[in-house]
Amino acid sequence: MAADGRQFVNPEQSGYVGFANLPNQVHRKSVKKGFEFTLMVVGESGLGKSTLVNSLFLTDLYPERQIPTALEKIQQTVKIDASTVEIEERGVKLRLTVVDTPGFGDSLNSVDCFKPIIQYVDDQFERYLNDESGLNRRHIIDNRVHCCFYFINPSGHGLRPLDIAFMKAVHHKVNIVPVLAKADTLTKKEVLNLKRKVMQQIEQYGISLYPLPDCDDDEDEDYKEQCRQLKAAVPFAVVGSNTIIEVKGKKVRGRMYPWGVVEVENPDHCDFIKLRTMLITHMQDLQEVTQEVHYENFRAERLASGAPMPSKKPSRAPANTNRNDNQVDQREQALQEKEKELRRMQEMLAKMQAEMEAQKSGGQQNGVRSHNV
Ligand SMILES: Nc1nc2c(ncn2[C@@H]2O[C@H](COP(=O)(O)OP(=O)(O)OP(=O)(O)O)[C@@H](O)[C@H]2O)c(=O)[nH]1
Ligand SMILES: [Mg+2]
Repeated sequence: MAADGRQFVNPEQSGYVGFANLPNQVHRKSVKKGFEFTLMVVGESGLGKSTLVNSLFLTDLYPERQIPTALEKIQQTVKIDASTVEIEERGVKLRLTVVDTPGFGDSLNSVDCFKPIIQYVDDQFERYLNDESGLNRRHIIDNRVHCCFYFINPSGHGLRPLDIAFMKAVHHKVNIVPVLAKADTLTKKEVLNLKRKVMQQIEQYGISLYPLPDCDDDEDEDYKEQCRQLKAAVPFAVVGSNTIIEVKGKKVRGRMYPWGVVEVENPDHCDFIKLRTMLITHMQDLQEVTQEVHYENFRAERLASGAPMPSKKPSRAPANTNRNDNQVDQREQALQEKEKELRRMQEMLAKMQAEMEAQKSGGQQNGVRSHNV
């Protein structure tokens, strides 16, 4: 009996334990906590990255954008620009970070231009690794890059050497989703040809894209059809626009040309809706692949390189977070103490093991045994 005299009522029917409600709990928890998702957009300057991001999330992520001059562009190295918005729709919160990389390919020295991007992806893994082995594991903010839209120039004849080099450099670190930029500049047939060419090159050069998961046999037919269409659409041919135009009395996002309007959200005009559907319906899968494949790769590499695990230096915080230095210092100290303690315990264990081994081999007749430790 509760203190206020009211009895606790079993919410379950008798005869049921109630674990059928577990998925709801998971759902409720993630709704309360909100989703954290980081999308990175990469590609040459002017291919419509920022425009597409604004079209995708119906927000203006870059209200104060300044367009650099030609001279600035030549001197420009890749700048990483992370902006976070909290979007709420029907009670579900999404903390979305978009990492924009303006200037990619602008600088004359394009060989090194993607290094800072790779560094950014690695830094986020490093930071997660530190946080995960720290004291405050419950409140880790996940800034790892879960998906990277790679923008392909529609005016080329497929992938350029820089595109291939970049994708090969990051495909084991991040989920790449290729998009064909500014698809309104191509005819339907040209889009199909370019898509085919790009996929052929991706195969030829051994580039791993984000693998859209197969649907289970028991899924319903509509869902299977959706999966099939999404897979067939890669690389997604997209059009972006920040302009609302009235077409037949309806307001739509589109681009107006002398011969008509290209509607961003019209599936007959481009794959924008397919790309958005792919992203929204696979958010969790993209996070899982990031955790289970890319992050594990990173951890394995770190272990193999023999670097101390975890690194003691605080990793670089992304541009949008302000950490309190004092707090970081305190945490650092606590971490170091914890590590010392761990090392002491490891030494003790090793000593005990050695003693046991000595006892064992002493009791054996032919004495020597070798061990791979
Ligand atoms: N035809 C066409 N033009 C587009 C499309 N998307 C954007 N644009 C235009 O292309 C220009 C560049 O767009 P941005 O979104 O600023 O390009 P960006 O890739 O972010 O460029 P950087 O920030 O310099 O790397 C703008 O004038 C846009 O209006 C598209 O889908 N089709
Ligand atoms: Mg931009």
